Amino acid sequence: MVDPLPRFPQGFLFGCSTAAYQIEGAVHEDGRGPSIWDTFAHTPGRTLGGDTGDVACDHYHRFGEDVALLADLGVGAYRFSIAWPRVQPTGSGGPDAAGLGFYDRLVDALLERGIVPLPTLYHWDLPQALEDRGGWLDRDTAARLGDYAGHVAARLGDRVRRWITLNEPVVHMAQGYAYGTHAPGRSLLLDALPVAHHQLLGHGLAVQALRAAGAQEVMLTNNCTPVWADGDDPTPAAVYDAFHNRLFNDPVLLGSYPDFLAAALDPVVHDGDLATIRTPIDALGVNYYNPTLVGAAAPDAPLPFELRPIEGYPTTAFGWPVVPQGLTELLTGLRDTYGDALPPVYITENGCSTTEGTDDRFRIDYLDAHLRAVHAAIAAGVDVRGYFVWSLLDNFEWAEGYSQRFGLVHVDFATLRRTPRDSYHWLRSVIGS
Ligand code: IFM
Repeated sequence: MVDPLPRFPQGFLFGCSTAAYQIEGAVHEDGRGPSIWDTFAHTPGRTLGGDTGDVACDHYHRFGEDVALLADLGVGAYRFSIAWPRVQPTGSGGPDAAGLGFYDRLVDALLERGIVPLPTLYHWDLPQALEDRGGWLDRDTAARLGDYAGHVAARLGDRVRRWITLNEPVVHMAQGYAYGTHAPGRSLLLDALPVAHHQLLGHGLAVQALRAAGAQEVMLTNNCTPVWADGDDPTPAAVYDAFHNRLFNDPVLLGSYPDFLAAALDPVVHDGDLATIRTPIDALGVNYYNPTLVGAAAPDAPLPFELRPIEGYPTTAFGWPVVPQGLTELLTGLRDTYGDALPPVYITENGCSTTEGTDDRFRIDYLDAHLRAVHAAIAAGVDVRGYFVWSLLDNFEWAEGYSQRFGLVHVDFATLRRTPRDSYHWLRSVIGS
């Protein structure tokens, strides 16, 4: 007999998260332009099995069915992302009315079911035309994001009150521009750092555009990880913490970069940028998957830290260690680091990949343990307002193609049939109680 979950505070928001390129498909419809992920996925050797998001879950045509799944699950909110290349096919200029029309219909369908829409403006699908001009290495891309935010808010802002600007800028910088394992596939290592600053500047400009359109709650979603030192020397772990966590939290919450990164970023930071980046946000979105174990790098290594495997924990199908207490550690650590500068927090992603099939006891145990970890952080005084499962549906897991299944709902990619898993039914009863 499993202990029932503890009660969450009144108003605590349960939700599910998805992202446009991972579920929508319909990549050529209604004037959508190409994104860096179309280019990357269609480049031989970049994704497992050559998988692409061309069809994905066909959510673009089946969103009604997916909204019905959300409603039946009983969630209070749905976090989805807007595909920039549907709104501005080349990343600038007047918005495409047909592309925006899709999100209009989605928002209306959610509101009809009493589900709060929580759109993310940018979840890695940069219009290819902007990448051709330098992508996030080019300062102008930040201005383009601000402009795009204004167009989206002008169309949806009468009904959408809560927004997320960016998803996981650290992952986009690291995998997309430093290691080359995600789109746009650039392997610049430390020379990718300007990508961090330009995304953050774009975030600040987007916050201002959303506020001007009457937004009530704006947040940034960061991927955060507790960093564990492997060995006696704490320095490599502190350096990694600065790159992964503090590079993206400090400027937004404190208005400054960690010291050694400030020096490296000096050439691209203009007067006034940090004030723009620090434009107040109402909440911080935190995506948590696992801690990171860090040791000293070999003397001739290109990076000043080495990531090491965490042993002694169960692992997901992806091989990621399952460490629920890491989420409590992360949340209390954020509170201790930022004090009053930390706004309320939402867990905007947490979940695990499993194998085929709908019997997913593993996911139930995973979610149960992580919800308890969130509750422990609340009990320790951290102001956590909500928890979003990644993900509603099995979907296109970037470079891993369709091999990693994160859904509460199983998707048969041959027929696109959706089948709720055991974890969906479990979560439904948790939310219901
Ligand atoms: O699928 C991704 C998502 O796009 C961003 N956060 C992590 C998820 C799992 O890898």
